[in-house]
Amino acid sequence: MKFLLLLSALGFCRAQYAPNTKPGRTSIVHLFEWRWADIALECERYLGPKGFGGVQVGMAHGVHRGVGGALEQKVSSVSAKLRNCISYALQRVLSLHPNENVIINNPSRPWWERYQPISYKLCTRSGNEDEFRDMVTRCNNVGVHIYVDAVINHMCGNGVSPGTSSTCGSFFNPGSRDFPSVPFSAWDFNDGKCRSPSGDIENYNDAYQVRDCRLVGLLDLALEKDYVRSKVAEYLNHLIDIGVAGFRIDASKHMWPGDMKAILDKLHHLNTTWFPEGSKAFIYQEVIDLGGEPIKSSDYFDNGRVTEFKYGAKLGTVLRKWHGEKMAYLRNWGEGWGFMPSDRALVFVDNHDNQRGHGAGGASILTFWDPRLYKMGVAFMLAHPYGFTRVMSSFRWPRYFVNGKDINDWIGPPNTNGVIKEVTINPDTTCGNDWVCEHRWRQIRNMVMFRNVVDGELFTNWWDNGSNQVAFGRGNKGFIIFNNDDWPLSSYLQTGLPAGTYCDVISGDKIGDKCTGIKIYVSADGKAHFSISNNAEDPFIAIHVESKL
Ligand code: QV4
Ligand code: CA
Repeated sequence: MKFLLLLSALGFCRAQYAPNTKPGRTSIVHLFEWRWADIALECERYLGPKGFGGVQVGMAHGVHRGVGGALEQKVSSVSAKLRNCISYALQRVLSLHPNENVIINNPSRPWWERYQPISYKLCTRSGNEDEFRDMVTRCNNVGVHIYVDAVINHMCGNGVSPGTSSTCGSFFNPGSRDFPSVPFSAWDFNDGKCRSPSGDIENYNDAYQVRDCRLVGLLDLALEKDYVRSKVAEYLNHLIDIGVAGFRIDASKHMWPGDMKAILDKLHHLNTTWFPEGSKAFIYQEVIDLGGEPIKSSDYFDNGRVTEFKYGAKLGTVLRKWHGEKMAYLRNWGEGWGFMPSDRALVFVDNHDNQRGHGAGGASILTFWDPRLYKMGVAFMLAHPYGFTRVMSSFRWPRYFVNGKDINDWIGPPNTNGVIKEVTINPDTTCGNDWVCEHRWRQIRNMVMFRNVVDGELFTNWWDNGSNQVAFGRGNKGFIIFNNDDWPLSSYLQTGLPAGTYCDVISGDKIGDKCTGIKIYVSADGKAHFSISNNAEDPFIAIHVESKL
């Protein structure tokens, strides 16, 4: 029995779809534009220990060192609740781009310069290769794995001037398609293959243009060439060998799934210092499919997971109550809303693009700028079983709307003369220097823990008032209730939980044998009374078996 569990856990570790919906896995966090040195510290001081520590770290640590019989022993010695999670226990995903990019000075150092590669050398504004290696090692050592945002569809923009204005000082010439530090030259690009008049993607209804032409002028790599595939695979393997656990594949819609597969087939197994022998990199592909285009998310399922962009767009619409939507309709959230299968989906409320009007999703997207609704959205996502979840962690910038568009959408991370500022930590555990650190907000951090606790449990005990008051449970492990109506909520509901006194993890924490926030009393029949004012700071309550006194 235990050996079977071990085998299934190993099978899970081998798949590029892992981590998925099995017990013990948790959420991912995108630390957008952070320095490697700050990420290493954050792994050690927060992501590893805070709310995710204890037995899970120990278990992950033990598994990393052993295989075969030793591994089985470790597995058999941990608690039933945690035994399925193996090396993915406690793991947080950090989305980063470590390779050299162009330096853009007009506008001044926009965040998006990182999406214009110059070489595959590991040096950027976030740090050099030594700092990257140090971060990966230190994060892995506290059970926090690193996932790299890989930009492999293109190099820099067609219109960028030649020179050495790049983060490692490498020479490049976009006009002649010359990137000697890789090296790539003219025949490694799709200029001959693209059939749009301008050479740029002009028509998203033409799948050939979308794959073979330039995305906003970015020089499009000829990924059908084995040489180009090999260079890309060499870069990804360099990262895998350092110890990263997987990749977000940027602009996947703009690459042929078969070309991507040929690259993925060249990848090494993960570094056995931290991962079980034979583990495959986790792959999640950025494909924006809101419907209505010939290219579909499902075209990419063979390669790994895919970003589900409908998720944040729809959730924002519901919570904002636009177009007659209401929370009561969330009863069949997930595939019932036309989303991809749960075990293929990477989900998020907002990402680095659509929180500032780039990419897709539109005006409904919830962000930290609307904190009350945002916390409800993230909590709903983390409580709901659908998909593998990513939490966004942003920096603040001076928004300035002209005709409904933020003309400051380009502004890069907090910096001094272009040098990224340190993420400072305030006495109250929030972040300074304009780092928003949504992942440290109590309501979000505690819901990441909620998701760990209820992992693998069924979606149960749905209740709604036909409007915007809804509640649901996860087996007999957790229960959450929202009031997004303009009137108070007062209901006596079945929670599915064992009798006892529970701390609401939204208004406070369980500290020792006390709740710092609201208390909920579950009676012997599993029912509890909830009352939530429509004017509450956070009009929702969440309890789980580990928040029980
Ligand atoms: C400009 C003109 C073009 C012209 C070109 C000529 O707008 O019409 O052809 O010059 O050289 C920046 C500028 C953009 C500029 C381009 C090239 O914003 O105006 O083109 O550079 O110099 C990010 C930003 C982009 C940015 C890009 C590269 O969002 O604004 O472009 O980085 O620096 C689609 C895709 C999806 C994509 C999404 C944004 O299907 O894949 O758009 N999302 C990912 C990333 C995103 C990133 C890219 C892809 C590109 O999440 O952050 O784009 O790597 O939906
Ligand atoms: Ca392409």
